[in-house]
Amino acid sequence: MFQYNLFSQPEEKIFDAVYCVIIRESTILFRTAMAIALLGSISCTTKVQLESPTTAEPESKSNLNSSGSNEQNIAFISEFQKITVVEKLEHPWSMAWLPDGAMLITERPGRLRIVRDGILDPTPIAGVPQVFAVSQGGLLDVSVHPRFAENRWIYLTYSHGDRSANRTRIARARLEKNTLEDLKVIFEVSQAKPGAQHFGSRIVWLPDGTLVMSIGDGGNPPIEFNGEFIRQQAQNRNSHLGKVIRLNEDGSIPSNNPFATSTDVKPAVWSYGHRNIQGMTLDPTRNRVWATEHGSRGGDELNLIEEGENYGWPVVTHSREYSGGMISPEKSRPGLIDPKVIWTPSIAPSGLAFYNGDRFPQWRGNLFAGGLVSQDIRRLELDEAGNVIGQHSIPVGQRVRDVRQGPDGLLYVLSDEPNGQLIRLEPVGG
Ligand SMILES: [Ca+2]
Repeated sequence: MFQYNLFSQPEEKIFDAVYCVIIRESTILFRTAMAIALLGSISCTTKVQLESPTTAEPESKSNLNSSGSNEQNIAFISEFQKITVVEKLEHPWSMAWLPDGAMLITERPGRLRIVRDGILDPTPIAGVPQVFAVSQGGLLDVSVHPRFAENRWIYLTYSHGDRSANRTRIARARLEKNTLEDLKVIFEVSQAKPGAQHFGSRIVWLPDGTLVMSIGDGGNPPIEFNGEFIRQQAQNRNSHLGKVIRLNEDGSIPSNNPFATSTDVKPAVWSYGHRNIQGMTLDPTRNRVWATEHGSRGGDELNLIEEGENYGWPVVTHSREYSGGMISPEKSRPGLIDPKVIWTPSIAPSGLAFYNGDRFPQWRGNLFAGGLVSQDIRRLELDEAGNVIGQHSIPVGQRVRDVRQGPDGLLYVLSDEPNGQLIRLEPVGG
């Protein structure tokens, strides 16, 4: 029952009008089917399915089996309670904590908010850069420098420009009281793109003090660049599109980046062949970077990101065009890194957290992946090698934009709504 949006848009995509008609009509039929499925799926609450990490459902399948229940049989979780901490956030996108416990939240239209002791300050933080806030674009990630107490740096990612030419940027500034000072753009994508899709962009700090950041592939067809679909730029290592990049804290390029000395590769590139990563996190216990990536129709991915590797988009994919057409006949190829999880139909993955707190000891070492379309959080159990050996759903009932572990060891969730919420997950009984 989580993948009822098989025919609807997994992100916030702009469709050709003809697709929208198809989608609307299909959705009506599908919702009718889902109403039936809902009645039949209450018993799903006790089912547990250990998903084969490299086996996807064929895209041609419906997400309903003959008895009308969900094929993936992902278990529901009821070991927690949801507490709404803050409301009236306009499409919140990301959250981060300051050392004093205050919390920063970005709103995609271009505001940076602060929550102190559970209370949202009605006045946004001043000095935020102007953003291109349309569709998927706007003010995106916020990240606090690991040594914020010394330097007061915070980092913001956002889309800059207009509909005809825009780029993902990262800027840093010092947070002094309720104002950003010394704001400086430390990196921007080298090539402009049109449209309002696929900006990325999550920031993760690595233990060595560098940061990695995700950048989308430039958008869906019919957007072109150099006479081919712009998505092909994900395989062009001389472009920042469709990449994870790695930077020093001031935006300079680390000399030990995997392609730092190559003449035909952008030296910031850390990994490539990505469509649009909107969830990324560090497992600090094993020093592993995990990322969730949107497919087109189906084929969303969880990947273990390693430097210098090619993650395949759009050469290999389990995803199809929104029209249903084929993107690639190949799903895997030697030398290209396979995902650890494939979600077909799409969950539309958003924020990603690695849990190592003590409030949910049974969840230590698990990943938590938000879903915009699935309106839930997927709890993913990992083995030592980084294979996913279990998947469970925590229903939220709203589009989930971000999931993070708070300094208190609880899980925090942002919902992507005009009246978005900050929600805290607590163990049952507090
Ligand atoms: Ca891939």
